[in-house]
Amino acid sequence: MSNAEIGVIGLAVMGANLALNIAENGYKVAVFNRTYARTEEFMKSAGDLVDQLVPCKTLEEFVNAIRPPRPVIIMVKAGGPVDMQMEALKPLMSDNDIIIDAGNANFRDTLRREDEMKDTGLTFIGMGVSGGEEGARHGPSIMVGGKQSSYPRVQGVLEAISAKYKDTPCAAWLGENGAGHFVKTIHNGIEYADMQMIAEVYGIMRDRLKMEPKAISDVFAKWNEGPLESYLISITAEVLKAIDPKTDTPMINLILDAAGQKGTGRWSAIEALNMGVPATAIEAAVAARSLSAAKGERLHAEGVLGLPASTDVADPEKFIADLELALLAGKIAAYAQGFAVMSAASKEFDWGLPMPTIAKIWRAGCIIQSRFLDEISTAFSKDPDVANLVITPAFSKLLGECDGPLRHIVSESVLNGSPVPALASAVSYFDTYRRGQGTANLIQGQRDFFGAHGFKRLDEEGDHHGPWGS
Ligand code: NBP
Repeated sequence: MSNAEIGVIGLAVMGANLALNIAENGYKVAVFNRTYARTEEFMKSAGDLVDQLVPCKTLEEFVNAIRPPRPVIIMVKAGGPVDMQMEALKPLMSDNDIIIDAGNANFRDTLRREDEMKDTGLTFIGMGVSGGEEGARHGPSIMVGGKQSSYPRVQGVLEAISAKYKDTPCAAWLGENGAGHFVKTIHNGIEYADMQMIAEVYGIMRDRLKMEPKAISDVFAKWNEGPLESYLISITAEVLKAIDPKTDTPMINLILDAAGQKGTGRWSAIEALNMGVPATAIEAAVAARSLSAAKGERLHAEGVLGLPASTDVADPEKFIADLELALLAGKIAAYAQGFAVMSAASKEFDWGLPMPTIAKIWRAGCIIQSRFLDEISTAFSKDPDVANLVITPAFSKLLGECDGPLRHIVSESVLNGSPVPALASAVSYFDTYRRGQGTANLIQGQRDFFGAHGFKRLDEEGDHHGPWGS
């Protein structure tokens, strides 16, 4: 019987929690998972919401359970599984039905998928969802891409299930075709940079200041009451104070220092390079995760090369105060770069990405939610076409306040061998970006010398060559 208002395919962590969230908001939801045992487990865990859910054994049953025009959210493993699921769905669906891919798709796959759906009579939406398990269940940040005319058909349910920032839903249509998945990718790229810088600061407190996890946790908890207030800082404090019940020692000391990655950070860096926009903090974070994974090689290198000598910090209290501001400065670089990449992509793909809206829907629900994003949304609202976040009045002033501490921490870290690849990239980014007279005149001279590429002169129009070898 066609009485469900929406369907969800894929009942792993994200799909299951999203289906429960939709059900809790009063919608009847048809659910399907490739392996039916998972659907049965899901139904057992649904509690009071079970009457709002229609479990389906086959895709035919699933499609028939939804009232046309059917919105169907696919929340399965990104990549091939999404294509397989879409191919299986297409012949069963009718004109005007909507397929929503809500996984972490590469936006280039979304462009292709929308193109493939063009003549089917169906509508395709590529939707980024952030917030992990907790967000999916109680309110994620939702970034929608696709035909603008298709958004009103799903806007009600998406706004209902999304996170709210002071009553404003963190869900929005951001642009045509791949816009939603692109913005989600850059969200994750910024998340990589944010997490890496936090880890660098943790490393300095652990190795240079010889602080115990609980003491470091206390510092992060305190920072969470200031300008760094954010979900990532708050969970960092939680992770650092957790005790392993088996050994009664800090959990953090028992976790292998090798980070995983699923691809969105790398895609952000690749797309930034493709568009010629520097995203050095994101690149540094991706590289740091790759180096972290080479644990055996690093241990061997430490045996061969040893560690640089390190001195004691004269004034630990002042040093920790500077760490807070250095982290804030690093964050400015990461967000400025992420927004600059989105701005370039917006022009290249003709999306018209609304920067203030993006900052607004990241203020709650998602992993990078923070007080900082409210300030970014205000800065972009005042000046939506600004070339770079760092030259807005609010952020140039803020950078002025934390630029010195960033330099202090990075230079001290370099002198004492503490790895700070992302924070150091931020200093270099600011210094290169703010310098009107750079050094590329020499690069142009070299290029002309070996490849006759020519150069522009400051004092004459046209292309010129140098007097090399004369
Ligand atoms: P996973 O990414 O772990 O995928 C598991 C789901 O995909 C199961 O339902 C599985 O069905 C289904 N599946 C697979 Br695998 N191959 C399939 C195929 N060929 N046809 C149909 N279904 C198939 O699930 P997840 O962690 O819930 O993530 C879902 C999406 O959301 C991903 O794109 C992920 O990147 C994204 N995301 C995840 C998070 C997070 O915190 N986990 C956050 C934000 C976004 P089965 O039960 O039959 O194996």
